[in-house]
Amino acid sequence: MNTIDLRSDTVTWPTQEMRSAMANAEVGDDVYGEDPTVNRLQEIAAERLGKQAALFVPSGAMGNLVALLTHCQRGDEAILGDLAHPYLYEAGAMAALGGIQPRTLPNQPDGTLKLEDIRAAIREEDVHYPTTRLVALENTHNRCNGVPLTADYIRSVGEIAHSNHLVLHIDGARIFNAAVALGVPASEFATLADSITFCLSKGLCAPVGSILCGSKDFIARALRIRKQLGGGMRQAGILAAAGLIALDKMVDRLAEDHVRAKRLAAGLAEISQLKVFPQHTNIIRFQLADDARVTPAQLMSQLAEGNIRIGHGGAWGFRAVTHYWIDDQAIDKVLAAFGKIFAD
Ligand code: TLP
Repeated sequence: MNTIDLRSDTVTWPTQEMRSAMANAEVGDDVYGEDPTVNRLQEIAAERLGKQAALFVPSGAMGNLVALLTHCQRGDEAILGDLAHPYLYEAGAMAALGGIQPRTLPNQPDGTLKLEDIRAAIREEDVHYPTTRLVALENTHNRCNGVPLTADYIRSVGEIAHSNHLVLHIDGARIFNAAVALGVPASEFATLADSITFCLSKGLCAPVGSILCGSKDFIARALRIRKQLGGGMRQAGILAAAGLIALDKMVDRLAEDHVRAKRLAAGLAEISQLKVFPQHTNIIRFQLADDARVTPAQLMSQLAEGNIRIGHGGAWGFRAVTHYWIDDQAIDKVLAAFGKIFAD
């Protein structure tokens, strides 16, 4: 990458090893269930997450949508955070396509929902009310500065959900970042939930694809929903081949992205004109301080002059995400560029 692209870990290109594996992948028609590479990826993913079965889907957004549509009927209510990805960034799909009513609760700065808020949001049986069907958590939590949720917290939410006949879904787009940051296997989170998605195409570098995991029965029903959404893919083994390498080779190295993110966050925090939020994994969020002498547009354009790209989301500020294609020299260059832009 000539550009230092910190907008997201979604911008990652596949590695050379992935490209070779893709070129040579054994394929079949996956709608017939006959793609051996997709089947292998699904088996390995399910095993890795400690679930009975898994389904390869084109994107994280589709993984969440398939999960929600599989668990919920039209008119059901889903409890999730007001900063949750499906609520903020999935084009209202759960409501538009599933007739599912989001019941949002305030996400706390540590990415959690208060347990008492969840309990209070669960509806009683009453003909006036929608049926509460599901609680969704996000791990790591993107808008909450990439914070990982602990297994203890997820267990508490699972207990509340299950004792009220609800299901628990985890949007684990970056579940391996959470696992690496907390030093536990991803299965420790996944086994507490009824369903979990994770993305192969973010920090794990695969070009396309996410995985939805759950029980055999859940995945059988999810397969039909994926088909309804037009997500049945044919010779998808070409993509799954990269996913297999993602799971095998790219998980442990996420720790390097976290170390670089820490260094970048620490360097940015030394600039008094910036307000840097706590950094936990590979996501760094920051805002301009009230007395900053640079406007957001000037910051973005001066970074662009140095071939550096970061995310900018208006009022909530800026985001920089480290990933496989960001090395130590890139962090040095970014810190030097910021130093120059904010020099007194
Ligand atoms: N997030 C993207 C943008 O949509 C904001 C990003 O650049 O971070 N869950 C979580 C927690 C996510 O962060 C994302 C992507 C998704 C789901 C959706 O994944 P894709 O982009 O594969 O549909």
